[in-house]
Amino acid sequence: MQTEKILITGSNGQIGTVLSDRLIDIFGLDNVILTDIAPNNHRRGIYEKLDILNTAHFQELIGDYKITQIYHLASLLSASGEKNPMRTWDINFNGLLNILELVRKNNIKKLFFPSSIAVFGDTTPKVNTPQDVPLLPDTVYGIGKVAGELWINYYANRYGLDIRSLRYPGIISHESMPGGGTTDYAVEIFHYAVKKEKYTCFLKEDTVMPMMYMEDAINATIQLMQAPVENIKIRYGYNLGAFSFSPKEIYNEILKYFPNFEIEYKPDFRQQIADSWVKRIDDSKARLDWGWKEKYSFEEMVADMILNLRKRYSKETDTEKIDLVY
Ligand code: AKB
Repeated sequence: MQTEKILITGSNGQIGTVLSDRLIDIFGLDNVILTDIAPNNHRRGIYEKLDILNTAHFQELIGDYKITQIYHLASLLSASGEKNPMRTWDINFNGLLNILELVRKNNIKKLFFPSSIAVFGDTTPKVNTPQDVPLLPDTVYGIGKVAGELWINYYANRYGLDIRSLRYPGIISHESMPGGGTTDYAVEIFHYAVKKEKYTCFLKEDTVMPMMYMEDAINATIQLMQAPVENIKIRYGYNLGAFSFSPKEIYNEILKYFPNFEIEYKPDFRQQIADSWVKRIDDSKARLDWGWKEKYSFEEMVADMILNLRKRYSKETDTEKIDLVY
């Protein structure tokens, strides 16, 4: 049996950091190639600096390492994407097209493309959002995800490629920080609570969005990629959910652990993005087709985040600087 050789783009990112480690655990240190445009931030693994728009270098890595699967995570997120729409389009969309062609020409066996709740827009039903709905996103990030879904679906159908995709909700993790997303507040808030600092939230208190704990997001990704091909009925991004909450709801849950924790609300441009997304997602197709089921409830996620961040901050001599500037 041929050993799988996996290449991950954007391996330094919020999901990439954690997924890289899980893939190394599954496939072995020598079989997972971590890439990113930024310098290596991994504790272990083979690392190659890669600009996904540099097709020649990408091709070289595929050839040198005999890559059989790609997890393409490199992208700018919804909020930072709005700062420079043209550059965001170039990285998020042209980057994907580059990879689709490389996958086709090199007979790569499997490609994972992360889609997002950012595909949804003002014309989408906001509650229990079904899989197939009108998509009219407000952000260049969302437009890139919709276009990306259409193109992966086209490549899967036209060339018979095995491309799989999830519409991730906001992801909460104690292991890695998000950077430039609209759901980032749901991670930041924990760091402020554990450091006993007041948090200023950039969204209104009643803004509900779908969210998920990182361990579940990683499990869903691996489960989707390992599912028998006949179970994959949707190529353009499965709806994926776990729970939904507002800033006020998560604040109230954190108060159970830190009764003196304070919050204030100063909505900025990200409020409009959040308002255009949906509140609760119907992911019954993922549950039916390949057995998706989350492990963590909202309350369990909060408890686990606090447990892990308490451990982490108590170990650190200097208080970590959280870079939260957009
Ligand atoms: C963002 O907020 O941009 C991301 C996402 C939902 O895709 N976390």
